[in-house]
Amino acid sequence: MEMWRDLAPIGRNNDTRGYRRYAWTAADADCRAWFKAQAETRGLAYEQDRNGNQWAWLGDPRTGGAVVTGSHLDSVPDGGAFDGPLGVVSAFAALDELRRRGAEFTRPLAITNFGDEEGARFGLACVGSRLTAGHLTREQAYALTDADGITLPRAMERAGYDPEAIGPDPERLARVGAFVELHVEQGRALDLSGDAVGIASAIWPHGRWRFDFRGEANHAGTTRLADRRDPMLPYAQTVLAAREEARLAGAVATFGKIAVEPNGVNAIPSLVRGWLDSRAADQDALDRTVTAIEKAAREYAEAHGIDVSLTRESFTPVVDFDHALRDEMARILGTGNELKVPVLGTGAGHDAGILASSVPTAMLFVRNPTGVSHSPAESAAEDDCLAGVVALADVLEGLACT
Ligand code: HGY
Ligand code: MN
Ligand code: MN
Repeated sequence: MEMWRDLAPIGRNNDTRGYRRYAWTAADADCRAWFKAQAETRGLAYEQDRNGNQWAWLGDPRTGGAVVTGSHLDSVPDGGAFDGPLGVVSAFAALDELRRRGAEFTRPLAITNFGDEEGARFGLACVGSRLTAGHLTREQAYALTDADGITLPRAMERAGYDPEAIGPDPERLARVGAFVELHVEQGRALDLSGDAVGIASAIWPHGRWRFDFRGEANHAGTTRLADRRDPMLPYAQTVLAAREEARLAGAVATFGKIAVEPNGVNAIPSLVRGWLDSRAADQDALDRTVTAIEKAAREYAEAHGIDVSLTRESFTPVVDFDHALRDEMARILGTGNELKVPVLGTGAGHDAGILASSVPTAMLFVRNPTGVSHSPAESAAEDDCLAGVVALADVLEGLACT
């Protein structure tokens, strides 16, 4: 509770009570300072990797086979308190619990905070873990730009980091034997099953596509309807088509962000930019959905004399978590072999999903009583959070201690 007391005020907007912890901003720096303090008060060896991800070590990493646990501290705009931070706070609390138990570590342990998981500022999810896992090249990272035109390397520099250092870190990942991320569930499966803790089976394939509808700026009051080339119209029709195509494919599709130029009440826009987030349980359904939405957008744009272009800004293929690690966790948490702890898929992306291509990876979910996430209303009961800490401690003990 002390950790939450110190972390909770950082980056919280007093009006919305939502969090605005964006990569390489002052709020992010304060979260990082909090992480460093938690590591140092526990006598852990603190370091940052070349991509700015934070690591707190118990034992010598060069031994290899480290058991690593952690999550992220950054947020979506006006995000909730638990998405990300619950995994980091629980990691430190699980270590405290293992020390209380007198656990003997036979492998190094590390606690991590992966930077820029939400991609709220630069548009790409999981930048810190993608860079370290080699899924994002320096060139691609250097091309990331925020809404004010500040590039990622510039933002890193202003935050005191050397952007020249960024890049893949295979040596570091070679020392990791297993990565376990605890995360608040973003959905209601555990609430419906009546369980405090669950194990992840898979992450749905998901991505972000930017639609640019270009029309002709003009006067809202004096331009006849017949003379307009208004990009807002095909945009609006595409949003409705996205919902219908997702419904038909059993997928999800969201237009949650829009940018309009010149964005004046009395001006017909010249440009309407809409960002689509779409996800589905399998790649086929996702492909069908996005292809159908793109087709609809082109037809609507054509009908209004509008140019439309589509850019895929972020994509993560399906992640099927390591079966051996998943089953080992289920054995540790359950009694005997039956799965006492439910195993569930998720449509939410995570750093664990990125690292799964490099190291054996697993996730633990903690019940979210309403399922609401990416909102100030996100919640988790204290008892469930404590159950998550005990479950994580049990898993870490089973994986890293005698
Ligand atoms: O968008 C996601 O699924 C994650 O919260 N970054
Ligand atoms: Mn999130
Ligand atoms: Mn998250």
